Amino acid sequence: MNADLLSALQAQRIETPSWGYGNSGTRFKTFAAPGAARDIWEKLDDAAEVQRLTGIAPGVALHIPWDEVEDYAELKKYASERGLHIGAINPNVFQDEEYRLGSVTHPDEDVREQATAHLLDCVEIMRQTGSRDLSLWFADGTNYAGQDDLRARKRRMRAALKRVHGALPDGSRMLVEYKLFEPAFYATDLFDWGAAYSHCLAVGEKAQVLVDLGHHAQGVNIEQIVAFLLDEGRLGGFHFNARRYADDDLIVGTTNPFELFCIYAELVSGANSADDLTRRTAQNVAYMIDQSHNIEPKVEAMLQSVLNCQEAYAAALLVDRDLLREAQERGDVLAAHRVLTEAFKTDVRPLLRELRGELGLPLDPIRAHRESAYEEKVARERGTQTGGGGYPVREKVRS
Ligand code: AOS
Ligand code: ZN
Ligand code: ZN
Ligand code: ZN
Repeated sequence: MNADLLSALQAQRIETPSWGYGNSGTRFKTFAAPGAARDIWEKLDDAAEVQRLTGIAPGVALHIPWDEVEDYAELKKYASERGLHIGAINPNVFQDEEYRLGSVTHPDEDVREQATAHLLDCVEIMRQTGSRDLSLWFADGTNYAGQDDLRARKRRMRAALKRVHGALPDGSRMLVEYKLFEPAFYATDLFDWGAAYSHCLAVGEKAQVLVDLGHHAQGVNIEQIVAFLLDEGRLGGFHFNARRYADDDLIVGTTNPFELFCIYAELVSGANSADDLTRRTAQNVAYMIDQSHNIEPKVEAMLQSVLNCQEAYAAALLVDRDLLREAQERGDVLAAHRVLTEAFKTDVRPLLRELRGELGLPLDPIRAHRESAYEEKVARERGTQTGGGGYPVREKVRS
C-alpha cells in the first residue's frame, strides 16, 4: 500500500459515545439487550472492545450526568488502562424538571443560572478528564407562536455561550450543535448551522459548529455546509449517524453511504488545502458517532459504525484530486462527477484488510467480534437490565 494512504488511514479517529453502549429506546419502548452496559465503567469496557478490533476508536464521549462519577481521575485512569481516552464532554440540560420551558434560554433567570452552572461544571470535568471538547446540544425551543420572545431567547443563548466560552481552558473548544426541530416543534433556539455559526463568531475563537447528520431537513446538502464551515475555520466536529425521517440516530452509512463519502471527500480536500485556516480546521475536526441503538446488539452496532466511517474515508482518500481539478477547470461536468464516483465505487475492503494486517488487527473485525463470544460473556456477567423506558435509560453510578 502507498505510504501516504497507509499513514492517513492509520491516523483516522472515530470517537464513540458512551450512550450508544447502554439500553436506549423510543418513546414507545426500551427493549433491554442482554449484556448492555449498565454504567460508565462497562461502557468503557465495551468501547475498549471496539478499539481492540478496529484500532481507530480510542476516544469515548461522556454524557453528564448519565456518566457522572465521584472521581474523574479514576475514570481517566480506567480508560487509559484500556487504551482509551475521554473524548467530548456532553452536558445534559434537558432532563431536569426545571427545563420544561428551556435551559439557557428559559424565561426564568434562576433556571438559566442552573443550566449555565451545569455547563461550567462540565468544563471542570474536562480539566479532570483531559477532554478537549465541550459538546453542547440544547433541547431549548418553543412549541407555539407567541409562547416566548424569540429575540430574547437568542440573547439568552448568546449570554450563556459567552460565559462558558470564557471558562474554557486554553487548547480546548466548545462545539455548538444545531438541530432543525425536536423536542421543540415550533421554534428551536439553535435551529440551523447559520444560527450556531453566528453565535460562535460572536462568542470567540474557541467556539465551533458541530454537524449532526440527523439534524437537517430532508435533502439538505450537508457536504456543502461542511465545505462552507471548513473554509470559515469554524467546523468543529461531527455527530455521525444515519436517518430515514427525523433524528432517528441509525447506524452511520446505512442509509447514507454516498453522503458520508461526499462529507469525507470535503474533509480530505480541506486537509490538503493551500489555505492555512482551512487546513488547520480540517485537521482538528472531532469525528464522533451519535447513535442510539434500540434493537441492535450494542457493541456490534458500534463496530459497524466505525467500519462504515473507515470505508467512507478510505474511498475519499482515493479521489484523484489532480484529475478532479483539471476536469473542473475544463468545465467538464460529467468527467468531474465521475472522478468522485470512481472513488466511491471502489471496493476498499481489500485495502482495509491490508491495513489491518500491517497493524496487527483482526482482518475482519465483525467476524472476530462474533467469534470472540464477547456478547455472550457480557450477557452472562451483566444480565439483562429490565425496566427503564424513554431515551436513554438513566444510568446509575456504580458504588
Ligand atoms: C440530540 O438530538 C443531539 O443529537 C445530541 O447530540 C445527542 O443525541 C446526545 O444526547 C448528546 O447530548
Ligand atoms: Zn448529536
Ligand atoms: Zn440528534
Ligand atoms: Zn442523537
